Amino acid sequence: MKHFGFLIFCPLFLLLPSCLLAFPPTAPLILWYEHPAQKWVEAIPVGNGRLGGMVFGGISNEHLQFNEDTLWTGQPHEYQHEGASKHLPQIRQLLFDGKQKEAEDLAMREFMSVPIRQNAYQPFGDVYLFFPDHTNVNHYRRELDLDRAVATVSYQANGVQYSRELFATRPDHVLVWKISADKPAKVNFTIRMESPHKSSRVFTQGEGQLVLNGQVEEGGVRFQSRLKVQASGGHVTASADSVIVEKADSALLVLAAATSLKTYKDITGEPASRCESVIKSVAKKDFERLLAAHLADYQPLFRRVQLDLGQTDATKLPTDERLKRVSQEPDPQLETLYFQFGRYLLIASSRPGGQPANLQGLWNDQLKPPWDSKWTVNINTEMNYWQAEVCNLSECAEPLFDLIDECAITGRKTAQAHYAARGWVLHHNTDIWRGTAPINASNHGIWVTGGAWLCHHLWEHYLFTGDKEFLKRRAYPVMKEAALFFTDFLVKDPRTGKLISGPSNSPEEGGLVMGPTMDHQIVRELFGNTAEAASVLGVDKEFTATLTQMRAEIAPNKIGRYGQLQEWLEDVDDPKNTHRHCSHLWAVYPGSEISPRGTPDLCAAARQSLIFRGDGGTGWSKAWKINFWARFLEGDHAHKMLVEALAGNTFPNLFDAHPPFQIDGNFGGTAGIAEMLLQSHEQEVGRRVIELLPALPTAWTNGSVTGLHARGGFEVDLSWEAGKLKQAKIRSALGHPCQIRYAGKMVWLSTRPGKTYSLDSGLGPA
Ligand code: FUC
Repeated sequence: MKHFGFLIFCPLFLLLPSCLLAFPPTAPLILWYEHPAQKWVEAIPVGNGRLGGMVFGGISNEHLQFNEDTLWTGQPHEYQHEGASKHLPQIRQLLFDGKQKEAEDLAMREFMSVPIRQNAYQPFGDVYLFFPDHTNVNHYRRELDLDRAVATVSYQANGVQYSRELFATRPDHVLVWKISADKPAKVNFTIRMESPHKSSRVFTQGEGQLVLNGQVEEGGVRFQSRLKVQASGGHVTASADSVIVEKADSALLVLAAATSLKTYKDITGEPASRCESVIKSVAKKDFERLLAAHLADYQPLFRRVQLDLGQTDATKLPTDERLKRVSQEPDPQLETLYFQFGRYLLIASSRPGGQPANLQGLWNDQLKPPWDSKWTVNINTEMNYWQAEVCNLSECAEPLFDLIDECAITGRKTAQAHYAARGWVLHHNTDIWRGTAPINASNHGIWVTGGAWLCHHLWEHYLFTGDKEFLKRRAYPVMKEAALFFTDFLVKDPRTGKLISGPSNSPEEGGLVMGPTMDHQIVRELFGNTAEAASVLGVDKEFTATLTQMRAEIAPNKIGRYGQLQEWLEDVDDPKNTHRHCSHLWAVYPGSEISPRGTPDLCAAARQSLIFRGDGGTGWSKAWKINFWARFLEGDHAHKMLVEALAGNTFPNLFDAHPPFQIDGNFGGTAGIAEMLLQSHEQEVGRRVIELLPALPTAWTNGSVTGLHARGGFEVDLSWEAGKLKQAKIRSALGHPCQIRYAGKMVWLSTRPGKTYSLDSGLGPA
């Protein structure tokens, strides 16, 4: 083992301010198409964290479908089932007695959320543009430039070059759309607005403004959208429900949208005044100014990470064509595009102050979206945020932390009513009203570790950033209460004497049980992390002792008769079971209890379980498998999953196909690519281990990545050639020591805050 005092060897690399690191990407990060979208999953998404748009790029009929992230069915509501806890002992006893059906029936009658279903995220409206003179069209191109977060449609019609540029800007809170032509007075079109909500009304105000008003349901969320039209040259007139632009040189459309939702408990806001003030504040700003503010907001985030996996001639093809070929011909740049598209989508759907990315991010055109486009927390919501820290978008996780804070409040009532327990609990879904009780059906809705899993994100945020204030004020209080719940909830298994979780289930299989493996893995990490947080903060010694003691008594991971990791307490796994959920492998990823070096036997068993599950699965399931194989340090298998996800679970606009569209697979795929390049979940003698290129597939022969984050406050740049590390740069924000590993070699690094350390392929100073 080598040990370098690197400060002596490489004093030259000082940490650059992140704005200086924001270089434009080397390869064009553009999704593009040669024809308009026919279907919604071909349209191009834009978003500013709160407003989302899907643009189809039609020629004589253009369509922009849009969303605002607080438009939901229902109204403020508490979902707990008062008195449910009276039935808890009996449900447990029935399960201990092997009477699963009776237990599920009793739970279905007495233990479920009131009402049994949660509410649904809603579409907001649609804008249509009609261009009567756009005939004889050629040179059509529709694109999304990820580096600028601008969607452009361009073509020639009757010899005039037209273009439409659309972006969603966070600084100005609007969607901005510019329609232009290369010849004067050639911009002629009619604008209409609609909404799928029956209650909605559209009218014009003044010459150039369309207003859409509505209410999702009686007593529910009210909403308004305003579209302001300004033309340069020509004139703008209004009819009762449309705005007409004639003989203009160009036109600028800005769209604001707001609802009456102030918080999950309060829907007394005024959407009209919210929209009015937004429209007023942009009234004097031209397109260039709005665009400059948008780029100044977006690019410093997006450009933090640059990835190059190499490229082939496939980059010359439209994106949908590349997807069709990806299973036959290598297209590493498409994988880069997919990685960066995941980062783009997180920036577009999750910014501080807004809602976290739901099952569809914030893009939804259906009144009854799949699974209500809620936050499903038995995998999906967490997967949405796996990339946030490692892919250098830490602040995009803030809306998730807000949701956790709110569920910790509502979850206290559920903990009381259902389990007579202290602390808070969240079952497998939540909605805008922060429902936390078990929904839908007792055989899968009663799953108690949703809140505990979310707490993992709080702890990880601390590990990556070292932010002690965050740990003290936000993370620890919520983690502590989540842990408190389990100190009351866990029961002794009469057979083994171990502490077990139940009633619960191994997400979505096997029905209601006592003691699913996943719960134990999650609770062990929660107890361990909470105890560590308390010790960092120097608080709660007694509570920490309880957690440590109980943690040791929780039923351990077990290897079953097929050499598999048992999914349940009993050895009942079916090796032919290829279910999409691989919940008992939680401890491999995102947990870190099981690892190739730390626990080789359990790791081999987990690997065997994954082999039994097979390579199939839904979009998110494939994305999870990329991460599992990366943690098993098997880059080629991880890469196989990635290619299969692209070939079989990706819509033409690169949205993940469960199917139907679900955004988790996009985010999980991005996280998986990062996990193949860099891992930092292990510690050795109390020091963070940073493993470089742990699962580099043979397909990525040459490449580089910059700006990935590792736990312990490190930022890492890597380059490799012929499948071997060429150079690594490690910037240390916090000055923590670490151990760097690569291909069986390791070196200890003492670091100083703000310094960068360069290593060569032998891990010597470069
Ligand atoms: C769970 C999963 C489904 C889907 C849904 C949102 O029910 O099993 O595959 O992801 O959540």
